[in-house]
Amino acid sequence: MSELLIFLGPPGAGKGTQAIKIASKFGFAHISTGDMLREHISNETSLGKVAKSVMDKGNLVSDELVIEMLVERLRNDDCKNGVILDGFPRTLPQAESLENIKNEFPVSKVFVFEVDEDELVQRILLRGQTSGRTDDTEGSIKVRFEIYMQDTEPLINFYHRQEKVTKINAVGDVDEIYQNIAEDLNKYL
Ligand code: B4P
Repeated sequence: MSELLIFLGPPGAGKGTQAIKIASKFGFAHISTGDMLREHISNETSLGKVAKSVMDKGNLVSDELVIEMLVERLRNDDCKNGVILDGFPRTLPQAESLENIKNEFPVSKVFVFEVDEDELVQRILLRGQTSGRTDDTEGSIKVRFEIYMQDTEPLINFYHRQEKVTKINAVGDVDEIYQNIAEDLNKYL
């Protein structure tokens, strides 16, 4: 059995930034579905070809493809000590797919990253100047927010009902945010 931690929040909330630090401190695997999809795009796989135009517009890649990719990744040996899911689940069917494998991979905690929208837009536009990410544009950001509110935000209630949610103020110094998450996890582990 290998426990899952979920990092949930709007685009640009810093899930990836914090997941790298927390995974390295606690020896967990860091699984970012966004990074995995971008790797498929750069390797020009069949999944990558489908994902590119969807992601550039700010839309979500289909549940079926993302769930299959994620479940296969969880079988890797590096997931045995625990896993941080960064950017998954983003929809109710994705959350339900984790319910189906909960005997092997129970969700232990869900960290919800809270940042207001103006700050998020600034962060993503700033990242767009250097990242080369073709989805860090004003048009795509607008779509990504709408989809977050419609498809992903309801998951907070889904996990709240299971008493798994910890809210994180994700504005401010990166190291302070990291310390807050690490302290909370230390109490839990
Ligand atoms: P992701 O790769 O998950 O992208 P994200 O939500 O923009 O990033 P994140 O919140 O991790 O922010 P980051 O740390 O980088 O998804 C991209 C796309 O992939 C989606 O739109 C979708 O199309 C597809 N996709 C991914 N998962 C999917 C799924 N499950 N189902 C379907 N489709 C899926 O931080 C952002 C910026 O802020 C960085 O520049 C960072 O340096 C900066 N930052 C971080 N913390 C900060 C702080 N405290 N103060 C100031 N700046 C900070």
